[in-house]
Amino acid sequence: MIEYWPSKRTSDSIVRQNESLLLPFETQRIIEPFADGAVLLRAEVLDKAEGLLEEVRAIAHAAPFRRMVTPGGFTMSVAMTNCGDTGWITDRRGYRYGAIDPESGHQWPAMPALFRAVAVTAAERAGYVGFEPDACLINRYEPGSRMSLHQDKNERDFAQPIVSVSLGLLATFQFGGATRKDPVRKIFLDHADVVVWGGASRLNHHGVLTLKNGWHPSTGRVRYNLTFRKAL
Ligand code: MD3
Ligand code: FE
Repeated sequence: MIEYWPSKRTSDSIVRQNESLLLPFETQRIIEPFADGAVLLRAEVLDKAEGLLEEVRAIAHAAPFRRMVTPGGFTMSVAMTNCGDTGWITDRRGYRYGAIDPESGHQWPAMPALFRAVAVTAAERAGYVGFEPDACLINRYEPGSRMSLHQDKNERDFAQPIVSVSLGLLATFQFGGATRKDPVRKIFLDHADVVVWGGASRLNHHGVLTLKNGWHPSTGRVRYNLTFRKAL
């Protein structure tokens, strides 16, 4: 059966500063500071989602989505591409950033102005002024795709936040702690939600549970995540 699951917004930490009875709940731009340094901006890019998806299509035309191989030899279930001055890649030789798309031998597509503006504005709204992303990893999840618990440690300066934009199908995000054994919280990430991860949460473990089947009016059977970083 194909359907679209709306997100569950049951967090106690919701700051209801934008709450309005005139708007459906999933369109309300609610700010949730849910961990030290981490801020969830619900429905932040609702009016920009179609423009962002247009840019994703253009980037994927120049640098197609591909399933990369981990150093351990596993093919990831998430398909990826990049835009910006540098891109995140993995192969048998390791995880790293590089200016060149290994599939084409050319530079990654430039970061669209809309991408940069969305990332910088979200970072500012979360309290991180002066964020200058040089990399945007674009993850494409289809039903069955998942990302196991990990830390983002390939960037040079952990004082820089990471901004993540969710588009399309709902995902269950896992947010853990400093060690792999720390308890994990589930966060439902819906279309147009943005999360800014910085400060004390920057090196927390995190992952995405297996995407369920579904259909989203803007993306079809897909979830995209744009992950903006200052890698260099
Ligand atoms: C929490 N992607 O590409 S971005 C990744 O939905 C990745 O595709 C996820 O994790 C996705 O590495 C989520 C959210 C994210 C990024 C960095 C973090 C969450 C984080 C750093 C610290 C804590
Ligand atoms: Fe990550």
